[in-house]
Amino acid sequence: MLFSTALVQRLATARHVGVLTGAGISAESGVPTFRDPDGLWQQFRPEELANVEAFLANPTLVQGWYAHRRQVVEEVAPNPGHEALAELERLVVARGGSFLLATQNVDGLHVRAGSEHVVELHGSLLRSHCIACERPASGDNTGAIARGEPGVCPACGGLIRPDVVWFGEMLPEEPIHRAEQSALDADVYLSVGTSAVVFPAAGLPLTARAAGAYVAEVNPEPSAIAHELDETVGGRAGDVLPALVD
Ligand code: BV8
Repeated sequence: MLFSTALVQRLATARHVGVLTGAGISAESGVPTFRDPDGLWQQFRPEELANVEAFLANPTLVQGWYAHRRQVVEEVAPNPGHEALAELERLVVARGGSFLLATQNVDGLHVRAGSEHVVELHGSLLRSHCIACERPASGDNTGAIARGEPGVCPACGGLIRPDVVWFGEMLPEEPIHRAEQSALDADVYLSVGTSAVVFPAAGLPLTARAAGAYVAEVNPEPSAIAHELDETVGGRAGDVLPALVD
């Protein structure tokens, strides 16, 4: 039995189920994680890419990096882990419960898998906007970026940036507020595929536990918070999550 009877029983009657996901749930789709041995931060230093200063210092490098990641994401598909969480949402909602999936991922794969109650804590790779006037980027700008050229805003000439949250930037207000409320309300909280080292997202499972939720983690390796949770299931999301909804 992958998951404990305690978790399965609580899931069957939970009024609210909350989930936090990280890059690990997209790994089986072929999207590199950040901190695994073959992860993105092994090839690039986050300080050089995932912050405003790095972007302003070298917009072509950073825009090209995101254009590359966008291309990877457009070529992959959701995996059974994403699909299992979409099915879990349907099962919980169908029996009158509520459900919220808070993802740190910027790849849009949960929505493509059919999840509806999703908040993107770190934004989306698939959207861009002007860093000056904040108009959404469209048309040849994204074409220019895909070619690794500096995308500039046709309205004001400002630089185009991806709609992701960089280090040192505040998370979008509504997503993090909804995610924190979900953690406070949860009877069961699942933390899936995250190393749990980036805050405030990594604090959500602990908030849920402190508020009385039964908290389980799914990860082949114990995360930084595994020792503080009720249950850790050592496995890949795509392998183990379908057992929750079969
Ligand atoms: C904030 C960009 C308020 C988007 C990312 C000093 C100054 C400023 C802030 C800080 C500071 N010191 C600390 C902070 C806070 C900082 C932070 O937490 N830093 C950490 C590193 C110490 N946080 C922030 O800056 C946040 N904003 O706090 O604002 C503020 C403002 C000003 C001043 C103070 C505070 C912003 C956080 C967002 C940063 N953006 N990336 C992008 O390019 O994608 S971070 C990056 O890490 C990604 O966004 C990612 O979502 C996030 C978390 O990583 P994971 O998803 O967990 O991925 P990881 O590779 O780490 O782990 C994968 C896991 O999956 C592993 O455990 C692996 O075992 C597992 N796995 C692998 N395969 C599978 C699997 N699991 C299941 N199945 C599998 N098959």
